[in-house]
Amino acid sequence: MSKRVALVTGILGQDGPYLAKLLLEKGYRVYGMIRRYSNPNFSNLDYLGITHEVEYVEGDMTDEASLLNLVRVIRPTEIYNLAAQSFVGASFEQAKLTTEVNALGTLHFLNAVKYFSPTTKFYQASTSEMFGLQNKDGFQDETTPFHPRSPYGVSKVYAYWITVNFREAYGLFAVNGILFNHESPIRGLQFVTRKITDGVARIKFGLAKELRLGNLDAYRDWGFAGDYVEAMYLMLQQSQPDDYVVGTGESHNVREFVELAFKFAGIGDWKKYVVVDPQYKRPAEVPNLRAKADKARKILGWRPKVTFEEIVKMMVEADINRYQDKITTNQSSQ
Ligand code: NAP
Ligand code: F7E
Repeated sequence: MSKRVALVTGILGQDGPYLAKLLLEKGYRVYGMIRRYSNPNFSNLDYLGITHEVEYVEGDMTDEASLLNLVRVIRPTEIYNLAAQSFVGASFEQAKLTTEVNALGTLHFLNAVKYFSPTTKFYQASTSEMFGLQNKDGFQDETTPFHPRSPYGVSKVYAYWITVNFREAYGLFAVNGILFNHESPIRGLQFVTRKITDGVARIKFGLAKELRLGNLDAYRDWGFAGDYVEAMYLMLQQSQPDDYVVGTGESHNVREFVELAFKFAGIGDWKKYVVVDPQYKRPAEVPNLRAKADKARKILGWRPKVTFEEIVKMMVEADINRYQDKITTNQSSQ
């Protein structure tokens, strides 16, 4: 049997490296799409030790021809479309860019598959942000209507439906993974979890005196990115294309995350350090997210392995180790 080939967009982000590692372990040839940069940042792939195992190709979600050409030349077995302007906060200020990358970028890829490689299976990185305000029974599942609360959420609703439409209209194997928040030591620094664990590590080493945050009362269903990429892979191995909610079923608020992070860092009384700053509050908030992932559990056989407490601990320890290493390196070079 010839080697399976995956094209992963968003390879330099958080999920791209975890997914690429999983696919490489399964024997795939993995192409990672990166934008045109004079100096791309491979640190997340370095962290997982796979920088030199991925083959890099250039493409930009806003440049249709570059995506058409990649699909035409590579004709991958599977495409995992993870590239996005994924920061909700920034989407309020850069709504057009967010729409072009997240919504139209997905359309470009689907057209590429339709015209150049119709047997390619396509995974779309959909999100719990599409549910937004919907919280009828205290959770969200595949039947929950969408009510997005940000330009990011709106752009992802378009991407969701265009993926469904290409499946229905042209028979493509195109699926949506509706993933709830998932975190890791290589989470981007602007997202609240990593902002907290990085901030806590700085405070521990005397590099910062405070941590400025926005809404501490928002509830999120936080899982571990390494678990969630398994669900992405499983969705493309099914006999029929379908959409799945992926989450832990547990919800915690930002305040709880903060408390635990300070506790794991061995710093007493977090209230002395945390300052609520209105600049980090959003024009419209998503107050409550909690997944009901029964379908993924039943059909994909997927379940999360890492608990909320374990994620906080893992991220705090990783950030403390990073600063410890920097300090040790600086001391030994003096
Ligand atoms: P991430 O860390 O922000 O990574 C996104 C990647 O997209 C980055 O590597 C970025 O490239 C790339 N990108 C942005 N604009 C691009 C463009 N115009 N052309 C090509 N690449 C572009 O996101 P993530 O956390 O890994 O999430 C992966 C996907 O899942 C995203 O689509 C996100 O919206 C979705 N999602 C995430 C979560 C979550 O909790 N993490 C939950 C649900 C859905 P650069 O490195 O060059 O900036
Ligand atoms: O915010 C609150 C903030 O930016 C979580 C993306 O991966 O997951 C992510 O979107 C909550 C929000 O993630 C700060 O208001 C308080 O209620 O970490 P976040 P997000 O907006 O949930 C979904 C599933 C995605 O699809 C997205 O791509 O935390 N919050 N204070 C703060 N948030 C940030 N960033 N910074 C703060 O200072």
